[in-house]
Amino acid sequence: MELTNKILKLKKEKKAVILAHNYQRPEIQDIADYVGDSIELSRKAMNEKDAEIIVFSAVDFMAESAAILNPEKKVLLPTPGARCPMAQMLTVDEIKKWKAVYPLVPVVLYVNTLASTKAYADICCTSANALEVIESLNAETVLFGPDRNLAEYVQRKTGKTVIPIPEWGFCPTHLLFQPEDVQMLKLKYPDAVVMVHPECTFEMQETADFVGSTSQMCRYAKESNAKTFIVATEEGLLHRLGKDNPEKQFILAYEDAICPNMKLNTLDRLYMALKEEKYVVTVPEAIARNARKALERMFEITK
Ligand code: CIZ
Ligand code: SF4
Repeated sequence: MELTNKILKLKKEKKAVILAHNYQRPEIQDIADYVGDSIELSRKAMNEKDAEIIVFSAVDFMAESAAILNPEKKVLLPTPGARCPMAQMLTVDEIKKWKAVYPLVPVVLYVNTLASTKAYADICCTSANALEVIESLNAETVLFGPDRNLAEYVQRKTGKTVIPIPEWGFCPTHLLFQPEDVQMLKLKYPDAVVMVHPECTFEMQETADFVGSTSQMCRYAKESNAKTFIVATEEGLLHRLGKDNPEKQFILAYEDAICPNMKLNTLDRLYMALKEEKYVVTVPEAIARNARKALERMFEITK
């Protein structure tokens, strides 16, 4: 039997749901029950009442969030080594250090963080709702980690003081994009609309017609009358953009913008994960309790 059919059969038998992030390989996106960004997938996970197993084809922090929000379900990450390097950049000690300097300032953590650090957050946010989350807070200054580019983007847009913790956090994949590449592509495709992720540098964001998260890019591309788009985010999104908009053309702003961790998940590993029910992601309840509060607070303000 073909691998795809084996996966679908097992999925049914085990009452599993497959969630795939927008940055997953095309063949994984095609087999998934849902494809989306981290918040869309977390919501799906919470609404899948009948599912007993959630296979989260993404990286560690996303599966951890699903485990925090669904303590009664078995959450599987197909590749244990699929870890987001940016999430590793913020430690509990670093948060404590900043909290000691700014004891009354709220801590807003990007979902791209480890559960152990989320336990110290007042609220979480994603790139899709960061502005909404910061604006909802009754505070003019916030501590924000770990992505510095996103912190600066939020500061520019809200006018609040957003202190990045650590001072240098970044996504190695989004840092690959350079304005020169966009300028070259614009010569070839002068009518193209430029969409840039806020994890990219400020200089890259300046080249954009639209700055937004992957889910926002999907919406923007669908609603736009433009026919050609230059896209600055991880290349996996182009599969989804192309599928949703077959009449439009999407060009990656830098062709090697690949997140190696996201790409560690393969169909074979997805199959093995379902077959052997591995690798189970769990978060100790003492950590999960506080982290859940920070995530739920985010859900409350982004209906
Ligand atoms: O929040 C997510 O899913 C990430 C990491 C990217 C995006 O913009 O959707
Ligand atoms: Fe982490 Fe960047 Fe990869 Fe997303 S694309 S998982 S932020 S390294």
